[in-house]
Amino acid sequence: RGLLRTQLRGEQVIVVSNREPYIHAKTDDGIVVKRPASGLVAAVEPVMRACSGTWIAHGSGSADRDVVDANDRVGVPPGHAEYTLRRIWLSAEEEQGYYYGFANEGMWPLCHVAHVRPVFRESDWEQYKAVNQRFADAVVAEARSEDPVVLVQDYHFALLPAMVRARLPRATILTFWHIPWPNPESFSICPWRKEILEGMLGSTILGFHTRYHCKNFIETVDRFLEARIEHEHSMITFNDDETLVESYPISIEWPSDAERASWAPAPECRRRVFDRLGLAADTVLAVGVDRFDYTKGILERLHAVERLLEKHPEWIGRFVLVQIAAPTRDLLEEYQLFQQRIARTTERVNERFGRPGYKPILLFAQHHDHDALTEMYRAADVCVVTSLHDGMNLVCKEFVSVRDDEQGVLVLSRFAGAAREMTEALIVNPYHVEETADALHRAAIMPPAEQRERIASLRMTVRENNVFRWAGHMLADAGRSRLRQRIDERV
Ligand code: GDG
Repeated sequence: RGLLRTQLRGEQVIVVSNREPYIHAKTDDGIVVKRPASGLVAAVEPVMRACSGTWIAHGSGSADRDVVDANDRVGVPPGHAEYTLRRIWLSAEEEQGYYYGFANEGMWPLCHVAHVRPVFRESDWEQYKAVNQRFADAVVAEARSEDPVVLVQDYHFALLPAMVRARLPRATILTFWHIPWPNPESFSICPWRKEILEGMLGSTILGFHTRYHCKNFIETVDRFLEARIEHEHSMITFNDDETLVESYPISIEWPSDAERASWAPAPECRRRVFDRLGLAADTVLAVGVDRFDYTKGILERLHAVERLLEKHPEWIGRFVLVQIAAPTRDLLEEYQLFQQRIARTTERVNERFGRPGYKPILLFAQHHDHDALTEMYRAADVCVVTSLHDGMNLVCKEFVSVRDDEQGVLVLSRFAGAAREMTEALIVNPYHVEETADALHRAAIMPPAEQRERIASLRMTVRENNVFRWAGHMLADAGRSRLRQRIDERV
């Protein structure tokens, strides 16, 4: 945190993201504040707390326009403000076209290549452009100098970097793409591929989680734009502007001593969870925590549990998967169908292997608060992450970060960016049900000593490669680019 402040030395930082870091909802008991289920917010919020500045986001789920000032600004975190949140209120039509339509029915499946067909509607694209322009205007309005540091988050804002660049040519624009980037063939089906690439190349730095996503992006630019590419420096020059394309693996904030002190001991967490769920004492408890999204491999996970019980009937009555699935984008039909499919499969597997007082799969399709998740992670024997494709995945990092008892096994998809770093996990191909079932079995019988070795090593990795290091690397590269810009301007 301290290092970030030094790196920024009083520069103005503006973050742009779709989602706001805190949802303020008006209830009968007054305004209730909730943290959204979002990997982006989990990662970016601690960085903002460290470097203050302004966060511009779509004001969502909240009827509390009265708690902001005339410019829709409010201090956050609520109660002890460390930075400013400026909210953009979208009309129903804008939200439908920009957010549900182009961002989540177009870009999300386009980039994940997860066998859900992207939908490209002209009207969504028009809203996407218009909303990007509204956010770009807000950045310009918030800028106190001609060269602020602007941190642009995610696939909702592919066009915004070039829009800001046009008005603030000296700004340092860091765009971080939290989801994968596909290969040129897959990307080529997007009718507005050139506009999207040109928009993104307004960035000074364009960050992805892995080298592989950077390589896909550079190849895509090479295929569709007249740009100069210096492969050895990962530098793209387009319209005389340079963009550095670099990998910055995102992470989490390592729990502070104060936070750790607030945790109940792991055996106590286990006792509470087992009591609440009525689990037998010898149960092996596996847990999955996801937004309820078709890219997270939840169906494949249920099939793996089913296969485990088929192959190893000794687990019937003794192996339970608790699946927490936080509702997300549920106005979209694809998501509703997915939720129904998961509910049906859960029911079928439970009917097949359930006994009085025992269900192998417990599905909780609700939002849980942060402390409840921590308790669940600390109670579990196994954490299962089976994404079909995931930029990074933070759940696996959160799981190891709260296991200071050095117990617990992580089963992790090879298609999550996190698999590159978290090599001591049991790595699986979630499309291969047999392999995933075998990994669950192996996790369930892993001796405590082996668990300790693996998780201790994983904990070292995540502790070291934490979210401040992610931001620090990006800001250090930005700092270098600002110095170069100043030197060039002198010549
Ligand atoms: C995108 C990329 C990338 C889940 N349920 C609840 C809840 N969560 C929290 C988890 C975690 C976050 O949501 C999910 O993070 P992921 O990283 O798994 O996934 P995405 O939201 O898809 O995030 C992803 C990330 O951006 C960061 O770059 O890693 O690849 O897809 O923090 O704990 N949180 C609460 N209640 C829940 O019920 N409070």
